[in-house]
Amino acid sequence: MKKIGFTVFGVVAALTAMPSMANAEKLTLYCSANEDWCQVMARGFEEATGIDVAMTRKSSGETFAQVKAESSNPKGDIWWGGTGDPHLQAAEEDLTAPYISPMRGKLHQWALDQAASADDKTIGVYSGALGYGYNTKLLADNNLAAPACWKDLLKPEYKGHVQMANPNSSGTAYTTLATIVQLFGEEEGFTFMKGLHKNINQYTKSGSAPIKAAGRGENTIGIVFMHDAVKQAISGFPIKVVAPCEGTGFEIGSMSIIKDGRNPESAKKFYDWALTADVQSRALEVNAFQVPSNKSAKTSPSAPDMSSIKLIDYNFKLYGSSAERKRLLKKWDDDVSTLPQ
Ligand code: S7P
Repeated sequence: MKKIGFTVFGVVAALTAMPSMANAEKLTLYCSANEDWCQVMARGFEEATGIDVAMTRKSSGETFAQVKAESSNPKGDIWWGGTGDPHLQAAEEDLTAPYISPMRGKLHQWALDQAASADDKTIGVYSGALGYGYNTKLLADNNLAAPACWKDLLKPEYKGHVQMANPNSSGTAYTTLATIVQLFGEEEGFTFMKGLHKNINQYTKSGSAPIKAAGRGENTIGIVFMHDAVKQAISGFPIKVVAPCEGTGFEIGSMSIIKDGRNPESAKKFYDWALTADVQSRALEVNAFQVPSNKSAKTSPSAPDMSSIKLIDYNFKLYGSSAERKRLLKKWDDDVSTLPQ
């Protein structure tokens, strides 16, 4: 009798506990920045709020594809980080939801402009300029001159020494493609991409992989965001960072709430939290040197000085539009990636 009594008590206790466990707040975070920064964001939000975070790190283009593929049954709640173009495409394709955060007054105008161009379905969280970096030791070992411009990367002596990501999976590489087209015009831009293709040793999945490989001495020149090259240099690797002489494009790294996600309230809490100065300042813990969107967040003296870089007037509206992004990627797939090297 006693045993049955305890068993019944145990079952009743478990059933009473179940609803509260089911109601525990959760958040599924899709993160497209570097893994270490994604971990800081996921664990930091858990500590700050007690909300459990399931985080997946994928590159920007890959995350866009996942959000789109899951749109009839969304599994993610919020997408934080990664280049702005695919966030804009997600907004246009109605995959993300509008939100007006009370934190808006604390942000730079460029972050708000990003929101305005997407009917408030995305917002800027950081910004950074595109460029490249090279391993000074490998360059010297191979008797190669130091490159300073985009067009230097076409020189035949760099054959097999240049690495970039695939623009389908990587926001960095899509920014590269869109930058080159905006700098040189479509025809000359694609001629450039075909010439570059001859020197590429590998198209990686992730945008920052080429400069990590250069840091390890496995690749000479990596086309990446300049802040990702600075991160390698600060970590002690022989990497020199280049702002290309012709000028360059830049990103507005963004954040979007996924439409019809399962935990919309947790998503809004994360959104507001991620726009605070304290949280954005934590980027420096992992040597993430992007320019934060909160005006009071800390920046590092090691961060690339955006005001000294010749930046193009990057057309986010056009290059973040669904039709243009699809068109450019298809053209790159058909006309560039299939060419022999
Ligand atoms: O966190 C570094 C960073 O370069 O990564 C993001 C990038 O889009 C993610 O990698 P993919 O190029 O593979 O998409 C940038 O937003 C960010 O600045």
